[in-house]
Amino acid sequence: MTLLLKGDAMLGLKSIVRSFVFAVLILFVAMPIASVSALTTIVDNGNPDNRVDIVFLGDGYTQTDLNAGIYDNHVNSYINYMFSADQDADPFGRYAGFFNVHQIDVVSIQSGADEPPNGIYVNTALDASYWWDGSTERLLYINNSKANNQVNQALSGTNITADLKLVTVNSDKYGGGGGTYGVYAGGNGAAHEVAMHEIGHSFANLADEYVTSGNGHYTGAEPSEINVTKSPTGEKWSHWIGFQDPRGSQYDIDVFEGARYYATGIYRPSSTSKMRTLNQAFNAVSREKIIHDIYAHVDPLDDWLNTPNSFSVYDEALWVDVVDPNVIALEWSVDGVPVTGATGETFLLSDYGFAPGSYEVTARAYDTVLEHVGDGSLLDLVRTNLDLLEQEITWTVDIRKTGDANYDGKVNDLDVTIVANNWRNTGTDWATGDFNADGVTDSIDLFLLSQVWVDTSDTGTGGGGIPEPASLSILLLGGAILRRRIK
Ligand SMILES: [Ca+2]
Ligand SMILES: [Ca+2]
Ligand SMILES: [Ca+2]
Ligand SMILES: [Ca+2]
Ligand SMILES: [Zn+2]
Repeated sequence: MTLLLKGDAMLGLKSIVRSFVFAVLILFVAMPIASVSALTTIVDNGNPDNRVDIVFLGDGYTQTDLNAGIYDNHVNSYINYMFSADQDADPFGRYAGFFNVHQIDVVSIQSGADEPPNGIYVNTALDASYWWDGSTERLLYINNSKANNQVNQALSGTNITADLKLVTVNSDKYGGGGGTYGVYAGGNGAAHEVAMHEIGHSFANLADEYVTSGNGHYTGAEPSEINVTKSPTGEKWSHWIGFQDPRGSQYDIDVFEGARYYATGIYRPSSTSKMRTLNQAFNAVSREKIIHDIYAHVDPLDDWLNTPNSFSVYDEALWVDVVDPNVIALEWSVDGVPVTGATGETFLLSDYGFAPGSYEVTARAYDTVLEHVGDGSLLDLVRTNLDLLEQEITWTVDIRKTGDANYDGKVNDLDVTIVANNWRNTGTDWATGDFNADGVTDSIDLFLLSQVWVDTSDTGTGGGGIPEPASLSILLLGGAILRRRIK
């Protein structure tokens, strides 16, 4: 009887467990269906707080199109081009490590985009349409607020902000537009170049440098964009005038009349450029602006040893973490004097043979284009706002001879007395006999002291040449002094 009851109970329990598992399975299956458009990070180069985050949307891609990989192909082929070594993609190739790429899979009911004059209307999530302004066939754009809703929902709960927004439209027909979003027809043969041109508008706020036929003299206000001006002497880019571009003389910088849709009364920096014609490089003025805008989102250093106040370390290396060692170089200096050979991400003070004393150690991280300012080379990319491209961290470091508790440069019975007076006390520090920074003054500290005691009839000035690492301790006082530029 009892056994039977137990058996029934077991059966009942199993059944409950089965029901529960089934319910959980239903939940898991149901969740993706109920969720909004999926966000996928396809290139992860670092913390979004210190990267330019590209966010892709797609319009006119049905679930079938998405499943067939059409959207993925359009996104990936553009990214491969944008970060290639092709000079028409310059400067993005150099700064590839400064970007993350995310894509949002937006599902449309129908494929393609509207073409109102042709009577073609398709039901797409972001309302992509040619003739966006009602008159320009190639002007392909989307509904900003619908796109914003998609971005806001997809990024909600992440630390990603959409720093550069692109929309690829599932169409083969030539077209694009640059507003809040850089929009382009992903299936067209010129897709890559159109997207890059639109980024010039939407990311770097560059103007078109071409002339629209029928437009004569420009009479408007001085434009805000950096690459066009009403001034026939081109003060806006005076620091580039005379630059002979190694990419081709068509990009040499001077002042050329005709820009921003007008034939006269307004000027551009080069004979041609990507903001004037596709399949051209950006000119020097545009490249510099793009780099400044990248550095508006990215500091040269991702991280560094950031010691809190009164924290002491024992033979600890100072360190920094650069965004991309192919772009950012390091230079360490002590009291303003560069240390020969110190160009790595770590700096172990005991390797550099400092005598006991107090020092300011600085790590300067800088974009190596700063070594080419004005030299006319391919890396002569930036000539103004140079401080955007570097960052300095300074630590105040106190190097003491192990055992020298009273910091008089000698290890003698005065120091032994200090150790004795604090024997087995916890919460002690250097001045109370804790040389290895483990928070207690004990036999380890006495041993460390004895190592020096035995070796020296101490003259106390640290004049004995290069100290061995074991005889050095490093105390970081007052934490790191962070010298950071203000943006
Ligand atoms: Ca970011
Ligand atoms: Ca439509
Ligand atoms: Ca001493
Ligand atoms: Ca200790
Ligand atoms: Zn344009």
